[in-house]
Amino acid sequence: GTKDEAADGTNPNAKTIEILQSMCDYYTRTKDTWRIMAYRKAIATLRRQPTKITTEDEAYQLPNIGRRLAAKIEEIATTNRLRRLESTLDNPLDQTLETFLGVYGAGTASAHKWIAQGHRTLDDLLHRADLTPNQRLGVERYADLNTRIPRAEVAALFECVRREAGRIDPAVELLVGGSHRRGADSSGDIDIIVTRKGTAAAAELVPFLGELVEVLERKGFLVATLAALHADRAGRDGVGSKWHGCCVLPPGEEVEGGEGGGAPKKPIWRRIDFLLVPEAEYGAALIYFTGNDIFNRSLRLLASKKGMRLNQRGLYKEVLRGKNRAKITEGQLLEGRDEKRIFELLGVKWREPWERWC
Ligand code: DCP
Ligand code: MG
Ligand code: MN
Repeated sequence: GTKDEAADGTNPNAKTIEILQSMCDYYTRTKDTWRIMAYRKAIATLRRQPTKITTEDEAYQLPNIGRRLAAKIEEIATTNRLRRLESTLDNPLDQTLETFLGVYGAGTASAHKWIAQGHRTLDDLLHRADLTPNQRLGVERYADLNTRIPRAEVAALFECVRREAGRIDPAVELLVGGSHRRGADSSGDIDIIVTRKGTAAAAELVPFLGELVEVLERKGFLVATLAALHADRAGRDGVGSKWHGCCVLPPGEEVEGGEGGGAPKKPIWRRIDFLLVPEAEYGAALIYFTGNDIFNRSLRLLASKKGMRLNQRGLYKEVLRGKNRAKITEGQLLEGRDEKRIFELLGVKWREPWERWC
């Protein structure tokens, strides 16, 4: 959750916001992007209202609230509940869908397919469904991969990586991006950005990462590969410049807060991503991998409104297009290296990573 979402009860629409947030959380779990956006916008609007919104018409007049959401706001304001939420949470098929969507490597298409094929439990999937190797791991390690990583453990895992990286090449710089850089108390995975001064292409970092992965596997830190490095494709459209997998905290490096004494705990498998970024693209990559995704989307939209294009490699002057939107020129790179400079060129006030929750 975001920092400013702490409902302090003083907001006149606190109850409505709380129930809409539960609906939004459900759509987040079912990856319903459009509804997530609609609910987030409506919640943001409600947060700004100085008085309680009680009728559909009143809600509908506000920015970013459509008819159907307005009707739900009235229902909540008058009955203190939302039947749609209750039926959703009671529906076994919705719950199965949610469970299946929690399998690493499964999208809405696979989840719906499994349901249509009659599968109802993770055990059904394990024994009877067609699974990709990644989905199989996602089922076998379901609980681990759906447990968030406490901030202190992210730091401890990162320390292991940094130690080995420094032995291989002390000039390489590593940073944890993603929700951790935004200041989250817990993260879904660990996103590590890898760079080195003087690099112009991600491919130059491939030998380093290859070696790092090998060492970390040998040490038992990396325990599974989900997306391997492809040296031949490194850096091309970002493909191949990344490595995805799972890691565990080595014995003896457990973080504080566990149980005192007792049987040694089985380490939890954690998702870890490495991204290779040349110095020339570091600023743009930092923006992209810091997120969040909604913040990124709004920056990209803003760029395109201003005749520019933003991606994880840089900010470009928009390509000129002719008939059938065919490219006439390749967009000209305006800035890639410097995060702050990209904000400046976009004409937006600098936002610290922890201010980028949306
Ligand atoms: N990202 C994006 N759009 C996507 C996926 C990712 O812009 N569809 C960017 C923004 C994210 C970053 O990549 O912040 C890292 O992706 P993660 O999926 O790891 O998301 P977070 O680190 O933000 O959250 P979590 O704690 O769930 O890992
Ligand atoms: Mg992450
Ligand atoms: Mn990630």
